[in-house]
Amino acid sequence: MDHGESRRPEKRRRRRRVALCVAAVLLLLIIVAVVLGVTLSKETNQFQSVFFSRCEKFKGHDCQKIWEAFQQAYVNQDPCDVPMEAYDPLITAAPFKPTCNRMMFWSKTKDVVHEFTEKRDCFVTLEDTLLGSVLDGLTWCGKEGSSETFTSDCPGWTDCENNTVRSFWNRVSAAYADIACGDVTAMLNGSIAVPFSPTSIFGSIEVKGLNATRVKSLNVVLVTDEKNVTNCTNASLKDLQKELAEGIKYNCKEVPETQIQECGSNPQKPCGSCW
Ligand code: DVN
Repeated sequence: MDHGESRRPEKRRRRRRVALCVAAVLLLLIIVAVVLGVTLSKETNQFQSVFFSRCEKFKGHDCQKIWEAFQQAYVNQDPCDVPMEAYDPLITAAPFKPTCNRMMFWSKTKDVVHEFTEKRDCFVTLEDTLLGSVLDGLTWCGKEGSSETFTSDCPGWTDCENNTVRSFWNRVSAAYADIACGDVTAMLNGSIAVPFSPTSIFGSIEVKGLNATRVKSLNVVLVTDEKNVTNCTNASLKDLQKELAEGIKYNCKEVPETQIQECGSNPQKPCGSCW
């Protein structure tokens, strides 16, 4: 008997098995790639749809152009190495418009200030403007070698200095302070021992960025509760005054939180008499 002949079907079977294995591995790889691709672009798509739906509430803006300028800051970049300046083209695409005498800054009072500005048109915070409101509360970052926008596993606020989100808020805050004009207001927290922190965005960027040729005064509204932890004589507020450019007047007023809430829900009350 010819041994070569009897081995032939065995050889064929082995080749078929190898081919099947290779096909199975390839199929598995394709499935993994598709699932991964779909998940990743799902993150991009979800983020993009929030971006557009918020942006479109502001009429007369090219949201597609703004989205592209936004993306170029962080897409395909190390999420810990996005400098503030990366967002310069975004500021050019959606520049801030000055709302003299109505600009409101804040620190450690996020909820009370926005509850107030949502109800009354007296003051405008950064988060009421197009860029601020579009990105408020969102997390995003890119990755080297990818064109996606990620919303999970992004470096946090304290993980690295130049993280995607922090650099954005630093950059837009600088731009917002830069256009401030007239009498500007800042709502600070009177329920904590140190209402003015020099390392906060307000302390490190906005106060320093107020331009004396445009800004007449900075009026601090110190939001107090019944515990009366702090008042306008607080030492940190002296540091705030020292940071102000020469020529900008400074005022401080203690205002109970309940008074701000009442004024917010009473549209009849003129803005000027809220505090
Ligand atoms: O005037 C405002 C406004 O213009 C803004 O962009 O900057 C000023 C407020 O910034 P701030 O002075 O740093 O005030 P806060 O209260 O210290 O911080 C403001 C927000 O930044 C926080 O509410 C955090 O945002 P979030 O998580 O609620 O969406 C964020 N933030 C600040 N320090 C943080 C932090 N998030 C995480 N970890 C931290 N250490």
